[in-house]
Amino acid sequence: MSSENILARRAFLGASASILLQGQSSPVASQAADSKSNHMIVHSRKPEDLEMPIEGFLQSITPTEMFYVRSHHYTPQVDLDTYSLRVSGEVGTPLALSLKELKKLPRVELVGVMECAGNGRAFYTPRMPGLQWTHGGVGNARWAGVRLADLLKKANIKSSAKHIMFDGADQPIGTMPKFQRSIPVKKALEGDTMLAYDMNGVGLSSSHGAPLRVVVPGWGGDCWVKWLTGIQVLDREFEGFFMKTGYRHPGKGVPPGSAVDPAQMKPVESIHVKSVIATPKDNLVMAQGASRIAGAAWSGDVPLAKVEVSTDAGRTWAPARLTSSNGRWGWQTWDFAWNATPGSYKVMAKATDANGYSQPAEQEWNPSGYMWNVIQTVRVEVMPMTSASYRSSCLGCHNDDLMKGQKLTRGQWEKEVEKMMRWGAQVPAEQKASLVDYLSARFKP
Ligand SMILES: Nc1nc2c(c(=O)[nH]1)N[C@H]1C(S)=C(S)[C@@H](COP(=O)(O)O)O[C@H]1N2
Ligand SMILES: [Mo]
Repeated sequence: MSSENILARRAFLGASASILLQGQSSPVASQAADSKSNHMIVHSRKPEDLEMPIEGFLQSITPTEMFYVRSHHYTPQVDLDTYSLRVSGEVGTPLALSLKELKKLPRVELVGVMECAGNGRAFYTPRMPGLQWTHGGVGNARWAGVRLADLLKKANIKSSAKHIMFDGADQPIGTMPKFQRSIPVKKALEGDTMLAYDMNGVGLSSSHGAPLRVVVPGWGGDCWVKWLTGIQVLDREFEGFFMKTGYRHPGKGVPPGSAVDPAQMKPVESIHVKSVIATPKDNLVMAQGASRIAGAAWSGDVPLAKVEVSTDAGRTWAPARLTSSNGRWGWQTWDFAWNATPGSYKVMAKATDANGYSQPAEQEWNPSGYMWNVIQTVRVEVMPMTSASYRSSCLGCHNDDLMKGQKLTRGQWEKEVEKMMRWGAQVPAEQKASLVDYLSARFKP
């Protein structure tokens, strides 16, 4: 394909993508909930690792069929008849509860964003092993269940308790260590840390941890243990592989490519303030006029304060409007009205938390590629209306060289365009005259 042809195709596809995205709901989300993976970027089917497509950032609550999945081991099917949740370790009263018994504790509910610590890993240079998540290792759901604090109280947790370790029903594959994590008692006892049995109003699906999972608002997805069957109250941090070796961060940037001794790092806890632009898409070629820049933003232990947008590569910023009411722990969708005039743009979005910390302009590197949150840049080419309609109406089928070979008068061009319209060319009625002007000015006898 000639480079012109590629550009033409891109322009054509870009124009149709932008039209789809300007609508109220994304095409992906409005489809019926068939097989989950139809909506997703599939990194691996077994174990199941699925990424949310970029359209997901237009949704205030992530539909479950679009919600990312990260599983280190194969998905277990937990038998509810024999299920029990065991609480042991530094407690006065060890427990073994059926789901029915657990549900007798008060029901609590919140909207919370969960982000995989490795989300955005694919953007780091040098690259590192691990799942190559782009933007969509994150989602925002409504979780319902019981407070972890209520359960720990029932078990008469001792004053020696330092960390709470979570154990799931999934079994490691081959020689892989088992996925187990612990969180400090302080975070475990916060009123919003919970054990959830419902996601988005219905029981958890097996991909997301049925029948019970941990919800640690503001903290990395690695703490949100799925298929929960055991809680061990420990007098120290848990010493398994996924605490001592995996999911550790130096707490600061290190020179790209350097090795860091795990002892010099700490387990991943709070996620960082971040925003993602869902529309326009990167490398979009679009027509001038009223347009929309939109996406979602969130933060960790420190709440989100604001989102700003720049269309001039970060020289000037203007506030975006926050458009959802998802409470303290949810992500916020945001929106910015943009009157796009012809030119090349670098569109950016920048979220800031309540401490005044904003997303960085440059990403610091860390050995496992965690916590990617640099300001995102989306390149957009805005075309004058006439050349944009030439591209979308003509170059979808013809290339520019063929057009250059035509030397027609205005009257002949008018007949030609009408003929093409009868043959199915997409020319909006109100643009026909300006398209004929454009063609007869460029390709004349
Ligand atoms: N038992 C168990 N829990 C787990 C995992 C796992 O592999 N096994 N993966 C964790 C990681 S790294 C993430 S990011 C989240 C993903 O949850 P989701 O699949 O519901 O999106 O689950 C966490 N809980
Ligand atoms: Mo993760």
